[in-house]
Amino acid sequence: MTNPLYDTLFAPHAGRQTPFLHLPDGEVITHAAFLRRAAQLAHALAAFGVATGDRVAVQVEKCPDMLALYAACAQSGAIFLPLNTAYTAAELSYFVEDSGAALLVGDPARPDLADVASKAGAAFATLSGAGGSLSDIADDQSDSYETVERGADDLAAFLYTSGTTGRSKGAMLSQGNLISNAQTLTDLWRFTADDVLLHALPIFHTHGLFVASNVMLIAGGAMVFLPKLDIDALIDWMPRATAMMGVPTFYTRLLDDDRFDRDLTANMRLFISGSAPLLAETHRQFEGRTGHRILERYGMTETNMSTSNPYDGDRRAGTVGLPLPDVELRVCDAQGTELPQGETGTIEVRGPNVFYGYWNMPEKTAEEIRPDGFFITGDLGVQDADGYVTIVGRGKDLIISGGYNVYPKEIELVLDEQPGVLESAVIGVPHADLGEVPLAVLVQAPGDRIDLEAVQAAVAGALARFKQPRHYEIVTELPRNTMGKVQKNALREVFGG
Ligand code: MLC
Ligand code: AMP
Repeated sequence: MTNPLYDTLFAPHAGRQTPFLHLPDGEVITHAAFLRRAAQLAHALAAFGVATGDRVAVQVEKCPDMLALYAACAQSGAIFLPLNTAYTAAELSYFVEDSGAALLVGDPARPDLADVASKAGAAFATLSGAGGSLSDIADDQSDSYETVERGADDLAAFLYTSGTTGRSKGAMLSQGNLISNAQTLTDLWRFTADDVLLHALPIFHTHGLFVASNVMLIAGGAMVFLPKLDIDALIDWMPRATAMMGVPTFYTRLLDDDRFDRDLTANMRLFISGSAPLLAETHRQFEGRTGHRILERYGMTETNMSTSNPYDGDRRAGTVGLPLPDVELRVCDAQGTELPQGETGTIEVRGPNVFYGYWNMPEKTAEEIRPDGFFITGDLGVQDADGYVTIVGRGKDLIISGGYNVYPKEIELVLDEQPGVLESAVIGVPHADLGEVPLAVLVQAPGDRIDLEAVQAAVAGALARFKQPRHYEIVTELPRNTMGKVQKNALREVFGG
């Protein structure tokens, strides 16, 4: 094997005239056509000067070419670095600079990105169906490309994940990380070439890219490739599909639609949920409506998937199931000492799924991966006598909104800079559709005045929409404990978190 990732996920499909991507307009891209496009894009990357081991930062709307670019990076030995399309130019600059990306690929609709690239010393290309510089160059290239030799320990992708300090970290994922997890999940969830997966997730995160796409590539099946969550489209395609993966919002929105019922799901064999807690009530309601028991699993950017409810056997509502067959999981105290079964503590995991470390942050890596190889997830959990894991909270100050992670610190740093704001604290408050949304509590500086509209405008310029507080409260002081630490629990009690 010369390049394990390419050889496992992509190469087996060469010449297969079977459907790989069903697009909303009815167009079908076969496995063979997809691979030919990936090869053309690999040539185009080389034309932009991308070499083996270079990072290719990509911020484009979900489209087949974006997925083919992932394959092109795998084939040419470049490191794929997908970025949320909601990121502002300010956020993007950090990722491109920090990663030392050789190339930033953006949407032609975002002219500000060329500037981001040039400031970071990266080349810039656009990608789109037509008129994108990278896609145009690819159109004229050969559709075969000699796969670059790589090993399982070589890096395949960087995914940036924000943290408690407000500074995002580039999680380095090796070829081996991705392959092992995709193989384990394909087997566990029984995906085969007969499956048709409803794919409405973004492909710049673990869930839509590594869980959904990698699994379907290993299985050799097809995906209904929707640009974003669109309930009408899901309902339309469902009778022709066999499986779906989504964040809990997918399930609550489906349940809100009267057309979604047992008949509509008759051809479906599996619904999988993850990235945020699925309410046990949603699980029960879903079963009542359709007869299907949602299979909930748990993972992270740094670990891919770590646990899953069983395919056969009891899918327990409110739990994230059992550790995957090749993943060790323990529940520990702060020192990393394993707690007796049934006690709540921090979840730590070890296995071939655990990432390589944070790019250029060896001290952060050492803080989060113990010398014995266990990764400290920051999630609080408990394991029952049968091995089922329940996530009971988060040790980390994290808000999950519609499946996106939002770290309060990042927002607080922006808020604290605003005129009239002495200090701030951001908490998550419940939201029926997105699970949680951020609420900002601002302390007005004595003798000063906070102009909320100006604050919101400044936040909008600095942070992606999904990180922007949906609510603001102005107070005279923040509750603190005797050590001077802000008591977010007290704020949650007052403001409904
Ligand atoms: C969109 N908006 C959000 C949002 N998504 N706000 C907060 N949180 C979100 N997640 C905002 C938009 O900016 C817009 O604001 C308004 O909501 C409507 O936008 P939209 O584009 O119409 O939203 P919609 O398509 O309905 O998106 C909601 C969603 C989407 C939940 C379907 O966010 C989504 O697909 N989330 C999945 C995220 C995901 O893949 N997570 C996996 C991470 S990996 P305005 O102001 O214009 O109205 C991971 C590991 C693991 O966690 O275990 O899987
Ligand atoms: P991310 O860093 O975006 O990959 O988000 C990972 C975080 O999402 C985890 O650390 C958990 O806090 C949360 N998460 C993922 N899956 C689940 C789940 N099934 N239930 C509860 N939380 C989850």
